[in-house]
Amino acid sequence: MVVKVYGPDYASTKRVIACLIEKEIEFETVPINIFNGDTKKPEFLALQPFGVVPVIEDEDGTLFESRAIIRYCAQKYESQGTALFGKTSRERGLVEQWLEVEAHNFHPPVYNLVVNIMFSSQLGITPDPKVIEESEEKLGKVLDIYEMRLSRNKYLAGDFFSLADLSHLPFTQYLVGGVGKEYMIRGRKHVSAWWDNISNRASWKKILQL
Ligand SMILES: N[C@@H](CCC(=O)N[C@@H](CS)C(=O)NCC(=O)O)C(=O)O
Repeated sequence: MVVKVYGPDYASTKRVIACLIEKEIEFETVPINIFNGDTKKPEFLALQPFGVVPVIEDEDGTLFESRAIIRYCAQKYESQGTALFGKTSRERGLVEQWLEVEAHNFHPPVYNLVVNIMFSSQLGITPDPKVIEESEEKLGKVLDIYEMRLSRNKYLAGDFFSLADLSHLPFTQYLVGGVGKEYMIRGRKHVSAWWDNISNRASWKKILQL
């Protein structure tokens, strides 16, 4: 069965699609509009009870949470495409470590910037300058740690592209694009080189064209 991906147009789903392309997994997309209530309809809530995209469906059933889905695909299709967990237990441990950093250190401040700067009107919220300022400061401190790490390694988990790098693609794309804070990446030499490297992968370029 071709993997079905619900909600292809949004950042968290793009994390999943980047993984499917890197792993050479065939997929089809099911459009879902998060701004018109699609995700709160009973038929969608039956797939994802929290009412957010992405969800995937394959021969084994449905799965939600983008980072759980990418881990699932990287393991299930271990023998094809890019080795996104690395090749050894140590490499896998480092990939998991930096995936956790992405989810718990990088994502919260960048998400606040995206919501307050890019999507406030669509979400019907008033941008909060204090949240924007604090989030930028927090994100800067996280990126300083990335700068140190990337001065010694080409990628976050070592010298190989992995799920840890891939997981950063959608929201860093927002940061350098719609959020208007490209300087946060370009002002850090090694983070900037890493971003050029990962955002120029064929998988990500294909997603930007879709
Ligand atoms: N932790 C979830 C977050 C998913 C998420 O926030 N999805 C957004 C789109 S990027 C969404 O569906 N928002 C709709 C809503 O909040 O109603 C994941 O990684 O899958």
